[in-house]
Amino acid sequence: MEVRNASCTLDRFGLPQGKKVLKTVREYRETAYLYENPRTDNPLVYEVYTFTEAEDQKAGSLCWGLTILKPVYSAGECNMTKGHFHRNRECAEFYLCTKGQGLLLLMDESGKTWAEEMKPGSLHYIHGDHAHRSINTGNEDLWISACWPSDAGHDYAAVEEREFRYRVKKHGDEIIFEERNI
Ligand code: PAN
Ligand code: ZN
Repeated sequence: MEVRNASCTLDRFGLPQGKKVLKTVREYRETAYLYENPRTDNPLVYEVYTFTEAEDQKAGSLCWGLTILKPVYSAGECNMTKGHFHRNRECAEFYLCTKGQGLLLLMDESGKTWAEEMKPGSLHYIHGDHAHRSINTGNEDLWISACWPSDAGHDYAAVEEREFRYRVKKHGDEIIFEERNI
């Protein structure tokens, strides 16, 4: 029997390697609009590694990804991903936190918003009709490994139109949830 190498392996730093691994880097200027008091510099805010064996986005195919969210603060407001619903609201997703500390912000279609605590080993089931945003509340990188259906898609516009109800800030060691005026 032929034994093949996996198409994706994690290197000694835990970073995905392989021909089919795509790396996307987000700079602050792409997410500055999310913050109440944006910074004026342009640090790297998160990286997303994506891997799939599927050649198309047909139902039943899967994607795997790793998001690394940096500990970058904007006047005390914690670094966050853009956040999205899945275009296909039937597609759920798993998040597994492997490093760091943070929050998984979740929101239903009515705008109701809540959070789950992310810490190494926490596994999060995201229902298909819940918007999701990762937030780094710590002082080190936050690592989140994820698995989702290839045909899920990203609907960022719905979150831009109706934002998650809370901003997350840190004052000293205290995490503060600030309700938006919306
Ligand atoms: C993740 C996210 C990733 C970056 O792979 O896409 O963490 O977050 P944004 O896409 O909101 O910027 C996922 O949830 N995929 O479905
Ligand atoms: Zn998603």
